[in-house]
Amino acid sequence: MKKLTFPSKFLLGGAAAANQYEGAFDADGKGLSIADFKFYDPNLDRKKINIDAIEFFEDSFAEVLQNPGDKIFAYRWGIDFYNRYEEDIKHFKAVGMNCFRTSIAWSRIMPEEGVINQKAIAHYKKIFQACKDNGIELVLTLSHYDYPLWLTQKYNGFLSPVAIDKFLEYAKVVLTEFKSYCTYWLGFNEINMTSHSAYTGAGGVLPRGDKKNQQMRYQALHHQFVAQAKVVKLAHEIDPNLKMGSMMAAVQSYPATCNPQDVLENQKFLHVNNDFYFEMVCRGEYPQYMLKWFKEKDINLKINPADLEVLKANPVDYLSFSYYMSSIMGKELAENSSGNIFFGGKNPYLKASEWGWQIDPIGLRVVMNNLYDRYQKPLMIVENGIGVDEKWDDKNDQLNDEYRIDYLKEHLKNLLLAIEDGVECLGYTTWTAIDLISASTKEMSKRYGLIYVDLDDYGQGTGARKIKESGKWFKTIADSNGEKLWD
Ligand code: BGP
Repeated sequence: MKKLTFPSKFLLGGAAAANQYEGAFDADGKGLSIADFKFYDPNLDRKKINIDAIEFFEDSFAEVLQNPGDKIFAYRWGIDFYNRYEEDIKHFKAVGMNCFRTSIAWSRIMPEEGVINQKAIAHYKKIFQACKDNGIELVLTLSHYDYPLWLTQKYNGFLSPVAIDKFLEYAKVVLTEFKSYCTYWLGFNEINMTSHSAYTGAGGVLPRGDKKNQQMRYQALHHQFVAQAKVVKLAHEIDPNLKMGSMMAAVQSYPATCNPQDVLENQKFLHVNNDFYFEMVCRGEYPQYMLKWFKEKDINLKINPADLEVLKANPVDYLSFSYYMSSIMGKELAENSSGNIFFGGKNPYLKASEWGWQIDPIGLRVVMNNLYDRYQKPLMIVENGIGVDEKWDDKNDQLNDEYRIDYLKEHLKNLLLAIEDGVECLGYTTWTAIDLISASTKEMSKRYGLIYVDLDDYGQGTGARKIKESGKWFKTIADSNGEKLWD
């Protein structure tokens, strides 16, 4: 087989998110964020992520604010990247990364409404300069599941349209301050999360059990779409060379059988959970199937006509997404498989991770082809990887994560095959560069990194960093420009 390689200027690296790895939750004037109140529950069933793991309702939110008790707020310490960034960035270079996708903590930059924290700006500049010095290009996400607490308490996050202006105020500061460090930007992380969790996706707190909760989630989402469109415009005004994208959790699903009923069911599932989001950020119009679905679900959105113009006028510059797994959907699904946030059925042709995420490298090629066929916009895969409960092998002083090498190898090969199919792809950052706290389960022991961090679910350990076998392998792939994938 022909040994396909990465195109020139291809961004290859790793990803992370401020709330999951920075720690230092109250250092140098940082304000609290909604992530600081999520906690790890040792009794959690890893394979059954229920809504309470990603959503806070009014009662549970009030409870955690008033009675934090001895809850394990793992995001508050993360892996202390805030203080150890120099060492970590050297490790990023050592594993061959030429690109690092991370996020900025809004609550660091704006600890209170209208207040700009200069210390935070100076700190991020040091980090970004260190990346530059190590030949690592940045991709920066403006908001990755960590809205400032004040935004939630004063406005109920994006449930209020006021959040649009607040987001733009923040975006203006960071785009202006950091434009010389970063060309590729992203608005919201996995914007489709909001339809599952107003808290995680939009910084909103809903009344438990309210019939109108789903309507409120989609209303918040509408405000986010408007904010996303406006931030595209803003970025271009600040510097026409900046590229602004939006980030989705790509949902890939196959019909459970070739029964046309199952094909139809799967199409509906993809429309609502996947296609809709890409349509909104690329074409800026609510698709017919979604309007029909809103009617069926008795969801009435307040949409002001000026919003529709803004949406239409400001499509993203590139499309980015996370891709971890696929599922199946059909009329009668015998068994449900657990998943990140999207629940589908088990596919007998695929194996799954310990958390039930079904591994499907070919699905990545399918997703890439579908998206490029539809929108002809460059793609960037900003998250892809496998979470495993693993331990450093002291005896041999290594972590032989050959399962991760297999996972990454097969996905990267399919990415190259998609490029060979004609898809334009700017880059790929694996989730993650370095072990950090999980988004769904808040565990440290669900590890994704190329670099190991010696900390447990309770924040205990030396915090030492060591390169896993996958990290060494990643370097050989980077150095050979992908050729070694095919050996
Ligand atoms: C995505 C999020 C990330 C991340 C990843 C893995 O949904 O954007 O923040 O953590 O999934 O998920 P988890 O950490 O729950 O295993």
